[in-house]
Amino acid sequence: MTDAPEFTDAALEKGRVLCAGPVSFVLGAADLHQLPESNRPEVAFAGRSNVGKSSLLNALLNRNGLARASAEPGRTRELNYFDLGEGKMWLVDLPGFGYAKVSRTQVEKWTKLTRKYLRGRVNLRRIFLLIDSRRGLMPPDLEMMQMLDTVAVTYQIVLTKADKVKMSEVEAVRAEIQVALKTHPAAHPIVRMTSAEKGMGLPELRAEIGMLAEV
Ligand SMILES: Nc1nc2c(ncn2[C@@H]2O[C@H](COP(=O)(O)OP(=O)(O)O)[C@@H](O)[C@H]2O)c(=O)[nH]1
Ligand SMILES: [Mg+2]
Repeated sequence: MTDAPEFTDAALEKGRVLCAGPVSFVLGAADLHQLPESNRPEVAFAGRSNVGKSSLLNALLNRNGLARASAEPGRTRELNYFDLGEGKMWLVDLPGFGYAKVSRTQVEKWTKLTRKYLRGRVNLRRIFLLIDSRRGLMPPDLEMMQMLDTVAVTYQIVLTKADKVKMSEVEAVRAEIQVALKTHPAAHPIVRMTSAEKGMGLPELRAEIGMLAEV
């Protein structure tokens, strides 16, 4: 069914332990000057507003309300920093993009901030780019991918809300994306499928994070 290599039990366990351990919200930064020092491995989560980013973060870390599941899409305009494992890793919730009601000025502000962020973090290991299983890649996702290719920051596609569609449909979306990724130099070749609701794919995503936490 899947061409993704299996994780070893040790890798799954490492990810589980890391994500079940201490995690704390550090700050929400609207400006890059506010960011903590890039002194440890860092991973960031990006995606269109309403893609299920807050839900996935809460599910991954097993803590409700850690990343506020915002009722108002497009509200979060900050880079939210979490300290994972008391100094082991920075986990970043990037502001959502592609929200229809946002003005052009705000889009430009977001683009500038994001590009600067991506260029400025020396220990940024990977961006998890969340894509709704029901929709696949949309124009704003492709724009984000292009930006990531340009700045050469590795990104991995994570399908969200996989419980909302038939497994055969999720597999089809995934296969289609994996083909599209071949022309994106900074893309990680493996697409992960998740459901925050059902817990699907979470152990594997935790294992990815655990591997990236290694210095
Ligand atoms: N069925 C289902 N719904 C989800 C899942 N993840 C998120 N949602 C719903 O999708 C909506 C947006 O989720 P949220 O996490 O706030 O998205 P964000 O804007 O990307 O942070 C909410 O109504 C969630 O309940 C999932 O795995 N399965
Ligand atoms: Mg959110």
